[in-house]
Amino acid sequence: LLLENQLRGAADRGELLLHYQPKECAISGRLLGLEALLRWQHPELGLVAPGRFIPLAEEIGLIGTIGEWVLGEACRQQRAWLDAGLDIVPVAVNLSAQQLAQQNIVSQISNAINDAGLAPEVIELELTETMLMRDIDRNIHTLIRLRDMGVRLSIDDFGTGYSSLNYLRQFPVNALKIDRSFVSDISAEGNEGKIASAIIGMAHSLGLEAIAEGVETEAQRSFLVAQGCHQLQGYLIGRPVPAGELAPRLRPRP
Ligand code: G
Ligand code: G
Ligand code: MN
Ligand code: NA
Repeated sequence: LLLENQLRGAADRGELLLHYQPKECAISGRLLGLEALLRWQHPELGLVAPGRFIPLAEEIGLIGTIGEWVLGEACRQQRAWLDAGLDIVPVAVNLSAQQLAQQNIVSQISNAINDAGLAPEVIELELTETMLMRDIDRNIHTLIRLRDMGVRLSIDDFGTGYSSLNYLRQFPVNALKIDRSFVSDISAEGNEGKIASAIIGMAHSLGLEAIAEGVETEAQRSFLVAQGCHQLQGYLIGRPVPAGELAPRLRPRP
């Protein structure tokens, strides 16, 4: 109950912040994107990970407010990097099911992008496979409106849900993010990354990018490259870090 009350005022007190984790080209190592990951700088507990407070925020109906702050902050950060003369890459924001179901989600996203004076292509939305499959027809419709606006879309934690190929074809997304449990399987005995390979093959046949998350070892990297995975993300590539620590990876704008 204490944490709940503290969370209610966290955004207003400036205690929320974003860390950014790089995604790079599997072949060239070039930086291709960033994922924004929410953190709560709690006065006594220190830096709190989203797993500890996002489910709570969803439960108490606070995820809409927090999610709107995340979108706004990611857009303001892109604007700040642009104003610093840097060559930005798309920043991906995670959305909760409740956010995607909001009546005004499309205008909320377009307002955040417009307020920062950005092109929609520099913002990407990560939607989990499980949440997309919950209200399929409605979600397809929302995703089409977002795609038409020009934001990039990807399916997060892919392989952990139950989407059929038929529905997958109807979601206008750019990428499938292979859940990190299948990436860690690559190094495990007996399984040899069969699911990761299958997802990469599926992405290829649907004309989508495959992004591996949770890449931690060189063995996983070389396996994924050999299978034709497009992008890599994980501790081997880079940990989530504050914006200031990431700036050196962004090149000056030509
Ligand atoms: O950073 P960490 O591994 O603790 O993230 C745990 C989970 O929290 C991940 O599933 C991630 O998608 C989710 N998450 C991180 N940032 C956000 C956010 O801004 N909004 C939502 N809805 N989920 C987030
Ligand atoms: O569900 P989602 O993909 O949004 O979750 C991203 C989370 O995964 C982040 O909280 C991030 O801290 C975590 N993460 C990122 N890279 C790695 C990694 O290489 N290994 C592990 N174990 N977790 C990672
Ligand atoms: Mn994600
Ligand atoms: Na994931």
